[in-house]
Amino acid sequence: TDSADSTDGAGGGSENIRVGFSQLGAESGWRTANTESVKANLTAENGIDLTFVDAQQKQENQIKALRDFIDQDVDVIAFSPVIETGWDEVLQEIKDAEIPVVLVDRTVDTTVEDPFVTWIGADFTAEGVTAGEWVAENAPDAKIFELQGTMGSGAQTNRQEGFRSVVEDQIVGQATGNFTRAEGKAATEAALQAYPDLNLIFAHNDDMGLGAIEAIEAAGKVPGKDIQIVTVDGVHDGLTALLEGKFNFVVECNPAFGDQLLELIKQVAAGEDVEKETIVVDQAFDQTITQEIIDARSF
Ligand code: GYE
Repeated sequence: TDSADSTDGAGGGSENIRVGFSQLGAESGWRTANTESVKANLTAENGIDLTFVDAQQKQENQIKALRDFIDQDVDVIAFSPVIETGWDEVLQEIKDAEIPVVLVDRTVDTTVEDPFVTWIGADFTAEGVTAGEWVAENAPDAKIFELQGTMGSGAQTNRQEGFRSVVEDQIVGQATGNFTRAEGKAATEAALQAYPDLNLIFAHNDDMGLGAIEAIEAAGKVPGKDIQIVTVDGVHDGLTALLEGKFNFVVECNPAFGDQLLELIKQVAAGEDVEKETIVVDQAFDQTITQEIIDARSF
């Protein structure tokens, strides 16, 4: 666990809540901003002793981190699952150890009953619908290539489902870019060969869209014009691409909910009742965005 760090020793005496946080990776600008927000809020000053472990997008690393948290007998486990399935065993182990789970950002699909106390994240299906509605309105004849996130993640399956509930018929091809810039670029290079008539890309996140820009420009085409690009996230680099006219529409997914997470963790540790779900509020941006709007944002 090269990237594990702990802000306080495990020694007794502290009244702080001991939290183990398993972050799924550092694959995107969104994830980096989310990690910053979590670390800025889950601090000793705020009453939290945080052990933070980055799984580098590998489920086996996450399962190991979760088992370490059980061994350390932390007060609360928070985690953001890289994909939806494959957690049954470890979730049962956490349940048997009677450690409450706060699920963060992505969702799980498990046979374990009541596997978590509460979940905080975005409405991925609604994000996909918003993207689809923009396409239906502004590019009704477009030939669409869908650049999918990590296959089997809640963010991929639900954005895809929401988008396709609006524009199913226009999709000419799809491939995953695993939510990263490099894989988004590679997938777009292949798509430009395989589907020469494609003229719109729906990328499940900004980073893959930014990789697509590189591939499109390398092929001598103009992103935002010859090939329109619609993405999700609204991180700094994504909104800058929108301002430059290289992206056409960006649906926000707000990663800066560390403050809300802190409150939930405190309530859960105190045994208080909490809402089963906290949906983080999102907005959307088109090319009328300004530099002032970008500069005023924290991510
Ligand atoms: O959109 C993407 C990241 O789960 C909402 O994961 C998150 C997604 C986000 O890699 O950039």
